[in-house]
Amino acid sequence: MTEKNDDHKDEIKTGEVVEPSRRDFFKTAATGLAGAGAVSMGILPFGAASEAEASSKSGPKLHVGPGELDEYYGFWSGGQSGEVRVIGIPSGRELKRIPVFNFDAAYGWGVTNISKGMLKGKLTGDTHHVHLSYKDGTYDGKYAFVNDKAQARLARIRLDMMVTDKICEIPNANGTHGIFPSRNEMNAIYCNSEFRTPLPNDGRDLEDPTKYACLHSCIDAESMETRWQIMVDGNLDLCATDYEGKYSMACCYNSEEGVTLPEMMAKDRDWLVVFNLERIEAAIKAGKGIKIGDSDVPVLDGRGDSPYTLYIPVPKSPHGVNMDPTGKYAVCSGKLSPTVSIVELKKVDEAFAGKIKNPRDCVIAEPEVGLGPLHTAFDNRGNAYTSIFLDSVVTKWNIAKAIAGENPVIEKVDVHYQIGHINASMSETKDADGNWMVALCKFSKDRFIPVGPFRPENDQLFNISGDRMEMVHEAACHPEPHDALIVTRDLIRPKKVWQRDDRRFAFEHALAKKYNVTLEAAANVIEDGDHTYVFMVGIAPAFSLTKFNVKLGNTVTVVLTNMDRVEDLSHGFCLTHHDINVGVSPQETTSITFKPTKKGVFWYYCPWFCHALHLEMRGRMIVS
Ligand code: K7E
Ligand code: CUA
Repeated sequence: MTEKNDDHKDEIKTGEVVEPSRRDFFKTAATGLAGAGAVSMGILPFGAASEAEASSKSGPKLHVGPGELDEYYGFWSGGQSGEVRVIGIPSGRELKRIPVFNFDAAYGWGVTNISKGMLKGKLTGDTHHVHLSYKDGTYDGKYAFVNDKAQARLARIRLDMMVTDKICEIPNANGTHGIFPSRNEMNAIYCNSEFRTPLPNDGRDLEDPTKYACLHSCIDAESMETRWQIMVDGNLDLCATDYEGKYSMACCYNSEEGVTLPEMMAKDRDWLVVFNLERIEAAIKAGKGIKIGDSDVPVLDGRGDSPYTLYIPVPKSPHGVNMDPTGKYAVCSGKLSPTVSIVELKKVDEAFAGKIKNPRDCVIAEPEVGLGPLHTAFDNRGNAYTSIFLDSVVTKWNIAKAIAGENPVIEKVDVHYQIGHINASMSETKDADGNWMVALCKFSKDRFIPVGPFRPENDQLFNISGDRMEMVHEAACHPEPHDALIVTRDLIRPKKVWQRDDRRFAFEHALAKKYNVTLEAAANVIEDGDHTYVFMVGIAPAFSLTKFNVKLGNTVTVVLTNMDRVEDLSHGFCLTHHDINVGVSPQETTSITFKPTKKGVFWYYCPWFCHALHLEMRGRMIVS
């Protein structure tokens, strides 16, 4: 594919992968702030940011000047906005919002046929956990997966195009919360349903919570179909997988199986549930799964003393579970206990083999880290960083010291305020690099000029490459930055224009074939009974059709292809008074189907500023 040479500063040509240009900074980053001198440990005061910024000069590079590129991609789930965001790190620039479970007028997500096919009429969602697909313990750059807690869905985003690719509904699940993909190869995504319901949830056992249950589901990473499910005791919360493909695991609260708050908090310990994937797969293969309700997905019973599950008691209403980069330890954050529990996976092997009788013996340390521990991230030097909700701090602690029974806490640093998730660069891979950490704070009062009762939330960036955690940047953000990943830039290789044979255009290619139209040179209006098909292309600054006629009562499908090859040259199709506004990026085809309701002249125009004559890029739909 060719393109006109534009004056963009980097030399990347269309279709090539994006290569990092300043790897050298990376290599030196590990040396960190050793030169910054001894600094006292303890709480970092509010005003420390400028000092931190100054000393950051010897660590990973903070300032990303105009025209410079970030070293990392950040992938942010958007919480109740239902979207996923791509943020440049360390600049904190918001680069893109990828609509997933929401309506988005900028791209026409929820308007185009492909997005309507995925959303099935639903326009709200709650994205909590975003994770990328893996190979050999690190990211392969292929997909991002994100859950919808609200409507028990899982979505897949193609990272080559940064668009939502597939959405599946998880059967029998209510409130899908923690998810995690396999880390050894791209195989499956494990998803926790958080809320217990009757199974099937079809009107039976309504008032009998003893018959409610939660499910842990295995979704195939390629087909996005649910392969199997397993019923568990308690409410499943966060999820993690090991690095070898042997286990998925879930923190599990409400072992009391209560439905009111006092009932749910009665016990001192709940569980980390570990799922033995080999045993589960074998049982499914042997046909041991039952069917629930309308779903064909086989379901195993993993409650009580099942061979498929190991219930490791941990205090108390545990929330996050995170694997350390060595793959040896799972860290469960106590939420209602000031502790984190370190579970050794070698002991889990032994417990499943019957060599350890008491599952509690899989917990090899339980250090105190603060009030309300939620999530833990890691560096490449054996340290862990736990978000502490009630104290509004991040606690840095050392894993080896905790295991040795020493006080492992190295430092606590204030965050502002009410931190939820935390993550560090590459922390969820074997290549954790200990450069950056982000704290996602739910409250931002006093940190920004006021904007009315709904406030922004606050993402705070820390340089963790040195002895101290140093807050170097904060950014107000649209609700809710729920969870985030920081990923080395060279692992993500987005393309700049579409390939014309992309599978995303299968529906439009099939339509074109049926009506003998060439999408790439289309200027056709075809009437087929009560359906009018309009095929056109956009090349700056014109549509190939400046007019099309429709009979009132007909359904209309407009198929639009952007035939510009120049990167960044997007067009769109906004049809006045029809609630239709979509974007179409270079070499992309999109389609919209609608039914005009009134006779008259309706202009359509290109809503993306594409050319000096952009305002003239328009035409008429004449409804007679
Ligand atoms: Cu901690 Cu939904 Cu990720 Cu909230 S879960 S914080
Ligand atoms: Cu095409 Cu504006």
